[in-house]
Amino acid sequence: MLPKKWHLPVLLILGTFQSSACGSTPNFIIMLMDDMGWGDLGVFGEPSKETPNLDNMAAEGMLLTDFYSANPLCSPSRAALLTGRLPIRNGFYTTNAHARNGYTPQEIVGGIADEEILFPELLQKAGYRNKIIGKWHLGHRPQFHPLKHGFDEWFGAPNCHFGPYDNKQRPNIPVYNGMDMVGRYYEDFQIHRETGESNLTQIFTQQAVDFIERQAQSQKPFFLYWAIDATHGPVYASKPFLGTSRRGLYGDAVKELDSAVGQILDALKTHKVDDNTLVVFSSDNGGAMVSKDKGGSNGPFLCGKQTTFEGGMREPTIAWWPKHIKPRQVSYQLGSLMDMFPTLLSLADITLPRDRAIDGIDLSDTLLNGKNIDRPIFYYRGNEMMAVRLGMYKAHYWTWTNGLQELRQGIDFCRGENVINVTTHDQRNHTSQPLLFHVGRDLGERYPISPDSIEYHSAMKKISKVVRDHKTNLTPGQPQLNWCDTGVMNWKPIGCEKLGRCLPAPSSNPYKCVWMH
Ligand SMILES: [Ca+2]
Repeated sequence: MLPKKWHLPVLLILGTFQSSACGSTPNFIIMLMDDMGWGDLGVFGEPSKETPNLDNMAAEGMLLTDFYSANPLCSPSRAALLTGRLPIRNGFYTTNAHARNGYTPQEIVGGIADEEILFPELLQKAGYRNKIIGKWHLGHRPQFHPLKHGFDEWFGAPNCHFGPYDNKQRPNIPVYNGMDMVGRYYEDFQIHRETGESNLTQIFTQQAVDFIERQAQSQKPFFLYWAIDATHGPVYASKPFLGTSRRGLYGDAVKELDSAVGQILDALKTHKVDDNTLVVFSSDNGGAMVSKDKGGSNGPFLCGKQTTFEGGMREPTIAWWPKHIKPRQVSYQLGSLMDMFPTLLSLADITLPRDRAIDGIDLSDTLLNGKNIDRPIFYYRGNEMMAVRLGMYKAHYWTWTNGLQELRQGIDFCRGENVINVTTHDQRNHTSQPLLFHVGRDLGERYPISPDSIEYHSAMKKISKVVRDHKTNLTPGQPQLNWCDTGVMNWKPIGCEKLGRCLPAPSSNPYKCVWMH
């Protein structure tokens, strides 16, 4: 028997331990697809019904029909997810030209600024172990490495899996394990451009399952950011999935990702951490219509990746957390990937930083109690607010797809869709009289509401106020996507010396990046 004076502290310690072991500190998994469209999942109406695991995940959890990325392109969307802030604030935009989509190709000089706080950094301070698997895309130079921005582990690549390159004009993209590179795409990690065969999704899935097993054994909370990229061009799938989809190679990739989602959820169940793990599935931007038959489906929505129409930014989203999120729910909450920042921190009982604007909102009440919160969604392209959604109304202040010169070369972000005065090939300023759509009865943004109607005036009155407030309180961050330099490409990734795989780099020659659209 313990001396009497020890009873209270011992009980308190036991109490703390028990509540942690019982699951008061949840684990988080974000499964972020690359260029997957809203219409790619059976549960969202894809007629081939080739996503049984995702459809089941939705049946066991909550389907979010009106959930958005913060940008129609990879890098800014991902920077916004991790910072909870619009790209215009976190620096993932360009001022080289008006309303341009920029990202982080190998030539990019910039990346995620040290001043930005990524939510994994705050989870890490609270005792979480964080792993990113797959594509980082927030800059590839050493100072932007994910292990310097809140992650403890990384298996994946800093850029898209474009290639193969000759390692003279342009290096192949490195693959990292932890701090160091372990090889390069097309050299050590194969993607066959003719057949589309690659076992990368298998590797990324095994990495996830192993991490979950390790963390479950250690009984420490974890955050897994599973950012795999099989549905981004060049699209790939492993041999068992090749040729199995009715939709061609793109569908093969989706089927393999669906199978991987099933394996990851099974791993959570096997290791008995399913009741203590919130899993959110979504995509970084809309399906790439420019990829033609190797791109995703945006369902009933207009255009795709690169545009601020619904097809560019509305994402197939599912939230799953057994015994916390009730099964078979459909939520019409206007959600954003930026909401992950305050939502996950709130669920982990971590205070939000107060020294900066956070654009995401805490959705825990939506996920756990089905509450609906009024909020706007802003659609940015580079340095311009193109559109805003409030309730069922969406107002376009600017419209643009891309220039006619590009269109004539076959680059079409709205393939097969042409809505006069909406899918414009010049940058059209509608600020004095925004184009207004009701996205409930007109999902495809085809029939602008007459500016003479009472409905228009009533909706625009509310939207104008929201836009005014937003712009008044907006302080743009230092743009990170203005400067390029072939000297900064992946010639000498960290760890290349150990492998004897460093490449000779050309001398530095900075120039302003050219963003065509
Ligand atoms: Ca993407």
